[in-house]
Amino acid sequence: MTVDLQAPYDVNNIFARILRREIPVEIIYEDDYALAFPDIAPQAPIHVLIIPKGAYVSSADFGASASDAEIAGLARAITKVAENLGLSHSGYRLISNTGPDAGQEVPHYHVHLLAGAKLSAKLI
Ligand code: D5M
Repeated sequence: MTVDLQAPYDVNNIFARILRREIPVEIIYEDDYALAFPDIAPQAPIHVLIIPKGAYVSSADFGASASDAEIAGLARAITKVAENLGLSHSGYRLISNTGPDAGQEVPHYHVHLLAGAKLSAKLI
C-alpha cells in the first residue's frame, strides 16, 4: 500500500519502530538527527536508507515542518554516510519516493542511497 500524504504520522510504522529499537537493524550511521541502515530489499550493491529521527511522513512533510537544524542535520548525515562508505569519488544516487505516484510504501520520510556499481535505469 502506498502512503497517503495527507494522513497523520503513524507512530507504529516500521521506521518509527526501528528508531525505538523495537526492530533490530544494522546501524550504519547515527547522530542526533538521523539514522542509516541497509535496505531490506537492496536494489544495488550498496543500498542504504537514511531517515530523520523526527516524525515526518514524507519529504513534503519534512520540508514543510522540520526545523532548519533537522533539515541541515539530515543533509549532513547523508553526506557522512556516503563518505563513511567510501563513495566520495565513485558517487551514488539519492532517491526519495513521495506519495502514491512515486510508490512510497513506508510512511516515515526516508532517502534511499544507491551505489556500488554503475546504476541502471537512470530516469532523469
Ligand atoms: O521504500 C521503502 C523501503 O523500505 C523499501 O525499499 C524496503 C525498505 N524496508 C522495509 N522494511 C524494512 C526494514 N525492516 N529494514 C530495512 N528496510 C526496510 P519506499 O521508498 O517507501 O518504497
